[in-house]
Amino acid sequence: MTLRLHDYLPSGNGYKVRLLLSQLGISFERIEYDIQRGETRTPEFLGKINANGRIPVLETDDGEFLPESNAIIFYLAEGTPFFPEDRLERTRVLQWMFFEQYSHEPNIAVARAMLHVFDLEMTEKRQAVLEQKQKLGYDALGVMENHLEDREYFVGGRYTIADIALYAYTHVADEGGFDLSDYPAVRAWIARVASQPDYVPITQG
Ligand SMILES: N[C@@H](CCC(=O)N[C@@H](CS)C(=O)NCC(=O)O)C(=O)O
Repeated sequence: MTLRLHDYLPSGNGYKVRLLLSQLGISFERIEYDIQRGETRTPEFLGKINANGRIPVLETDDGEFLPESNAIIFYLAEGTPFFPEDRLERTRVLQWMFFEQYSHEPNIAVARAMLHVFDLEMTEKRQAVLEQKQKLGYDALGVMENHLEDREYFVGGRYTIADIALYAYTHVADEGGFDLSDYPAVRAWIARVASQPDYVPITQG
């Protein structure tokens, strides 16, 4: 049986998995859900695929369902050049992946979803939420900019799943209203990631 990815094409979290699978040369079947129509909230999805009602979920060869994008890319990268062997470097990779989930994705991905993915009416309340998300998103971009000023990649001088996790929503941050012109190190890193072998764009299913 091939791997199955339960997915939604515009999702940066899904894209992390698609990008790594492409770079590992692993073929997979993609199952698309329309999250705007609640397709990840059906009793069947909640009961069998992810009780948390969200994609991405990787269905493994032996029938396990793995949710959480960063857990999935960790699972796939273990034992490959995309995850270091050194203990401290492994921990640094996790450090950046937790940063992505706590300080980056909830702000940059949500601003992008509001402006680009969902067809939302911009009420005053939503505008205030968006502005707060953008402020916190810029804070996260500032942390990344400082770190990348004298580095090519996030950990150990080479491309790892920390870069994949952070790239997913950073490279489409403009769709959430972010302007990266004051973040030259982040922009150079985005170009570096996009030139990796077997790179695929977020729009490719
Ligand atoms: N922490 C999760 C977040 C997953 C997530 O937020 N998925 C969104 C799409 S990007 C989703 O499935 N939303 C559907 C819903 O909440 O109903 C991850 O990294 O995989």
